[in-house]
Amino acid sequence: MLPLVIYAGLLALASSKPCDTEGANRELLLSLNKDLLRSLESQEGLPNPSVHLALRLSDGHNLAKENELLNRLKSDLHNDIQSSLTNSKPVTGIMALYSLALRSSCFDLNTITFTINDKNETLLTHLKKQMEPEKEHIAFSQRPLTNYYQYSLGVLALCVNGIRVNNHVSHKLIKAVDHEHFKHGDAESVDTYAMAGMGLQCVKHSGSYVHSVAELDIALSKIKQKLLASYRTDGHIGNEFSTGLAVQALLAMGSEVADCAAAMEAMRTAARNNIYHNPMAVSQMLPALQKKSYLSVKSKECLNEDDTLLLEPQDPVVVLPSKTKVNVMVEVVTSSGEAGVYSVDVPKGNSLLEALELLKGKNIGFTFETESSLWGPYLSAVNGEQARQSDRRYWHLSSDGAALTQSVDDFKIKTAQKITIKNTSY
Ligand code: B12
Repeated sequence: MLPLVIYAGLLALASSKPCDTEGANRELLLSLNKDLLRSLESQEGLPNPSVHLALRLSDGHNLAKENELLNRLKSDLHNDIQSSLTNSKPVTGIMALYSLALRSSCFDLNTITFTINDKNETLLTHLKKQMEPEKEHIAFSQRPLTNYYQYSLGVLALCVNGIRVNNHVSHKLIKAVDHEHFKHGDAESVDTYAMAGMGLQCVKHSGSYVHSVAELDIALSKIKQKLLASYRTDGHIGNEFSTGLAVQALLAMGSEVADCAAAMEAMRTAARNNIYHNPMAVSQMLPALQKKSYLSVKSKECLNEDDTLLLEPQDPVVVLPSKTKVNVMVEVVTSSGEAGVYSVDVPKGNSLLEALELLKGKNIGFTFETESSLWGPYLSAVNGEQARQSDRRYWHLSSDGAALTQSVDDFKIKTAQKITIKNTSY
C-alpha cells in the first residue's frame, strides 16, 4: 500500500509545478483572461474594442460579460465615433477596431450605420471612405492623416470583414513598407510593421490585390524580416508592448509557433512580473499567447463556445502610500527649446501622473493636461503649450535620458530621477 501512496504522490508532484510548464502556462493564460474580464468592472470612460476583440479571440469565455461589453460598444463607443464623424475628426483606427470587435462577436455589421449630412451609411462603407483622405494625404505628404498603424488597421478591418480593399490603398501601404516609413518617434515602429503585416497578409489571402502580387510578397517578406531583426536578447520583439502584435503578425504570415517560442516565453515572463497591468497591453498580447492573430477573426463562427470563465470575488487591495519619499526633477523643454526645471518629492511608488499632479498643486507655474486614449491618459499640454497631432508634435517622455515605454499613469516612480518632457516633432 505504502509504495502505491508514494508512487501516487510522486506522480502528483511530477504533474504539478515547477516542471509542468504547460499547466503553468495554461494557468497564466486563464489569469490574464480573467484580468481582462475584471478590467471591465473598473473601466472608466469609453468601452475598449481592443479588449472585446481579445476576449472574443480567447479560448475561454464569459458570454454574459462579453455581451454586456458588446452592447456598451454599440451605444457609447458608437455615439462617440458618430460625434467625431459629425465634427470631421479622423476615426480610421477606432472605427477599424470597432468593426473587428463586432465581427469577433459574429454581429451583422450591415445593421450598424452612421449618419453624415443626413445620409445614413453602414460602418464598413464609412470605414472604406475614411481610407480615401488617408490615402490622399500619403500622396502629398508621405504620411496618412492619422498614422500608418491606423491605416494598416483600416486595411485589416475592411479585409477581415470581407470588403475588397482598394488596390491603391494597399499599394500605398506596400510602398511605405518599401521606403521604411513606419516610425514611432524617431525609432522604427514594430507595432506598425506588425499591423501592416496582418493587413497585407489578409489582402494576399483574399486575392484582391491585382496590381502586382510579387510586390505584395516582397513587402510581406520585408515585414517578416523587420520583425525578426527586432528580436531582443531577452526574447521581446521591439519592446514588451510590441511583442504581442509582432507574434500575432508572424503567426498570421505563416511562421511556425516554434519560431515565436522565445517571444512567447518573454511575454509570459513579463506577464508574471506584472508588466502587463494595462488592459490594452493584455488585449494585444493575449491573442498571440493563444497562437491567434486578428486575422483569426475572419473565420470565427461563434458556435459552441465555452462559457466557463468566472470571476471569483476579490478582496479589495488597499495600497497604503509609502512613507519614503523620492525626489523627482521635472524638466520641461518647449517647442522653442526653452527649458525649465521643477522639483518635487513624491511617495515612492507613486505614478508619474501623481507626481505631476503634486507639482501642479505647488502653484509654481507648472501645469499640464491629458487626453484619454485606449492606453490611458496621454499628455497633451504642458505649461499651456499643446503638442498637437495635427502639427506632428508630441510631448516626448524620458527618465534620466531613457525614453519611457509607458504612460504617465502606468510609469511608477521608484527611485530619484530626472523626468524630461520635451515638445518634439515627428
Ligand atoms: C502612433 C503612436 C504614437 C504617436 C501618436 C500620434 C499619432 N501619430 O497618431 C506618437 C509618436 C506621438 C506616440 C507617442 C508616444 N507613444 Co506611442 N504609439 C503609437 C502607436 C504606434 C499607434 C497608436 C494608435 O494610433 N492606435 C490606434 C488608435 C485607434 O487607438 P487610440 O488609443 O485612440 O490612439 C491614440 C493613443 O494611442 C495615443 N497614443 C500614442 N502613443 C501613446 C502612448 C501612451 C502611453 C498613451 C497613453 C497614448 C498614446 O495616440 C493615438 C493617436 O491619437 C502605438 C502602438 C500600439 N501597439 O498601440 C504606440 C504606443 C501606444 N506608444 C507607446 C509609447 C510608450 C509612447 C510614448 C509614451 C513614448 C515616449 N517615450 O514619449 C509617447 C506618449 C507620450 C505622451 N505624450 O503621453 C507605447 C505604449 C506602451 C504602454 N505600455 O503604454 C506603444 C504601445 C508603442 C510601444 N510598443 O511601445 N505614439
